Amino acid sequence: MKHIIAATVLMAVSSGTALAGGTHAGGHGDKAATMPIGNPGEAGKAKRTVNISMSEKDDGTMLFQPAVLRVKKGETVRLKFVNKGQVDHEFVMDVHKGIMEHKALMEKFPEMEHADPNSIRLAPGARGEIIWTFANAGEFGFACLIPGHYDSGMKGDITVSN
Ligand SMILES: [Cu+2]
Repeated sequence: MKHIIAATVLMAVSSGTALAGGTHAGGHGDKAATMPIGNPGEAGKAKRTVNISMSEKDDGTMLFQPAVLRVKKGETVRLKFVNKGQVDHEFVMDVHKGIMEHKALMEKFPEMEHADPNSIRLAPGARGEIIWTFANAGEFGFACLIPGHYDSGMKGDITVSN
């Protein structure tokens, strides 16, 4: 029951973000297409692969490497992830405001798991990928929103240039 409530709240937050971004295309049920950061891409259009690792250090720091991504507006990129750490990690990309709203939600509902196309969760040692088309220029962010991880350093920036 808790999961259902969390999912409903998350959908409300996400659609609110999309509306605020002014890119709502009017298509319900296709939330990804309305995100300011872009939409799932076609594998055949991905000309570039970016490898991103997730890990923890002995001092408790958690990090993404690299923590800065630079892409071009309209570019489709294959983001390949590997969790080199000892605990689960996730990657969520969005506008900064969306990340902070999502972070607060995850702190309220720590058991929440989601399968949004702009996110991926990996167990220790696991690999995965997201093929994404960055539709709009601007400053975006990514983060691991498992409670405590963002504050331990798991965040990064995505600059989409014209
Ligand atoms: Cu994490």
